[in-house]
Amino acid sequence: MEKFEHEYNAEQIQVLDGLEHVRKRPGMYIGSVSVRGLHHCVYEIVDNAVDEALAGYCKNIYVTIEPGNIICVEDDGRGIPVDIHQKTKISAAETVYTQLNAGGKFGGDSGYKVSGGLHGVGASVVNALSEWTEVTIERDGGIFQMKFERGKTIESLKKIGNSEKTGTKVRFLADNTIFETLEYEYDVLEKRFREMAFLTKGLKITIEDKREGKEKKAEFCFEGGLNSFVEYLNQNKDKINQLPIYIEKEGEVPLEVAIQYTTAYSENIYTFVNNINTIEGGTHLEGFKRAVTKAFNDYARNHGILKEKDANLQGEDIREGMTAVISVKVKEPQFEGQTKTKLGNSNVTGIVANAVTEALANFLEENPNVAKAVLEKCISAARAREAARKARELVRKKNALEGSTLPGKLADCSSKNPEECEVFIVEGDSAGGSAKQGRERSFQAILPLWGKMLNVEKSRADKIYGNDKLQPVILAVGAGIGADFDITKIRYGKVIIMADADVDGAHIRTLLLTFFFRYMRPLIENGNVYLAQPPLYKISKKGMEDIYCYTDEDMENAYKELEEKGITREQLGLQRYKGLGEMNPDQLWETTMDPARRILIKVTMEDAMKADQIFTLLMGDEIEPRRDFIVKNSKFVKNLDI
Ligand code: 28G
Repeated sequence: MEKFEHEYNAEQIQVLDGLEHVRKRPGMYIGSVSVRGLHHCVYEIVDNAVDEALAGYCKNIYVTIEPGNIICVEDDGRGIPVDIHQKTKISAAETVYTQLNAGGKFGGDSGYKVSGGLHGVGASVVNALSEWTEVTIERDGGIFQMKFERGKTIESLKKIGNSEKTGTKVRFLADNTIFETLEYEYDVLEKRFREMAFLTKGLKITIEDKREGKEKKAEFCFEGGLNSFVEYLNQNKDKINQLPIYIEKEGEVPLEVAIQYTTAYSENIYTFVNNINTIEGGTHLEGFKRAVTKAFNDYARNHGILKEKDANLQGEDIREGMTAVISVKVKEPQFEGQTKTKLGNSNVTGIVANAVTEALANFLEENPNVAKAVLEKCISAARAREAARKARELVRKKNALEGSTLPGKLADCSSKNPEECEVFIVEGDSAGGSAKQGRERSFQAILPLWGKMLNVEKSRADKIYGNDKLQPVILAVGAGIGADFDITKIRYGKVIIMADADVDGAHIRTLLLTFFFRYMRPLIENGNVYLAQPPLYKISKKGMEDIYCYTDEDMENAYKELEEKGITREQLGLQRYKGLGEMNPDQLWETTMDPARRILIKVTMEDAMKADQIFTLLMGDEIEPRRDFIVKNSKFVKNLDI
């Protein structure tokens, strides 16, 4: 077999000094050297502390982002063992930090280490990718410390003092010759640690940002575990069962499940394997779905809610309005899928299905009021599904009769090759007009929309098909919606939402994103949805080319640069754009539509959880949190990393 340069097997890795290899091919160990990989390093270290908590010895974890982007993680566990190995003459602690896979991926204490995927690669990888690392251990009556630079030992473990406490403290500065950026994103870390605290009942995780101007702190400790998790996810929704349904079972595959129904129409199920978010689902999710479908149908039959002549309720009917978190522990998990976040172990399906069916059946017998309320909702979901099917068929028949499937308002492009085509969904008539005149018609299509959108959060699929605002979007994209959505049929490779940078614009963006998120999810997953970024300001001066600024920071920088050239603010004209409508076609092309100059923000699925929170917040039933959110985030789209 031919060998390619990038292929390595275990032995070759051993031959090439392990940590050298980590520095040479960091992506193989932490996924990427982007900010994502940078955060991954923090998770690796914190995971070790969480393992110590799972082993029952650590109650508190403290994570600090120090000035200069130094990360400090402290735990109050037993402390990494400091004893010296007979043969190697190296302390256990130093071994953990310098040997690839020592107590890492395969083995370790908890027994639920991860094989495959990027988690559990161990502290030595973080050490190798850090400019320096300092580890301080308290145990056996002493304080011990060791230091490293780029993975190499600078000071071996030595005793530096006495202490009656126990614990581990790790400080490291990621290597700026490896990572694209060292700027940690507090919000991303905070979310992850909140999640970890939910998943480890009673563990207290504190995160503190001590960087200048960014000072922030949060403490997470949840005695309710997964119950607290679903309550958090549903905090702004109307609940059907106030107390989540809670299932916990030990055994070959220990599992924990919490379920809470709300009056919403969406389904939100979050799954974890060994504390890792399995975004792509897998066998545990399959088992869970199977169990829920069976338990509710059985109950409905046994209690005469479904009559003999009635068809069974479908899984999707039963999951409407369901928020659930599933956490399983699997000994040797197989992770599959594009992002290695899909559980593949086939034996897990049956184990989870049996455990959940039994526990859920018991719960329903003991809580008939919850059972009835949920089933009532399921039955109306089934009716809506039937109505949606009929509406869909009607649309299909109508299209077949009329021949044309394109909406009248669409100014289509001449190319029919989806890969090069893009459609701008533009808010408002005047902006739509400018966009039509300013575009490059060979590959750019314009679909103007106006008026208030249908609030999809509160609508079922049957209403969506008939809606006169959304139908043009559905027809223009050309790939159907919901279960019928077929990504291979999309007519444009880029679907670009172009709205004003004000609160109304934010509203229409959110509505459209909610719609795509709920009804054309693969479009977001596949990276086809974008937000156009119109400029906020134009700085101009006679004889000088106009400067467009997309953020306040941009503007300040532009002013500074001009000042260095001896041009003062007073000599410059400043226009603030309140809306797209203020720009003429040429300006719109130059600043927002020209592929060579524009700024597009790709909408990613990275964080479905956060997206759901924002959508619910902005469109759910409760008004107060929504107002708070809009006031705090009137320019939120810039920060909306969905
Ligand atoms: C603060 C930042 C991250 C840790 C421990 C505690 C032990 C340990 C860690 O042992 C080596 C290999 C298998 C036993 C285990 C202490 C048993 C007894 C530990 C951390 C030794 C790893 N006493 N705390 N590692 N095992 N915290 N926090 O890394 O044989 S790592």
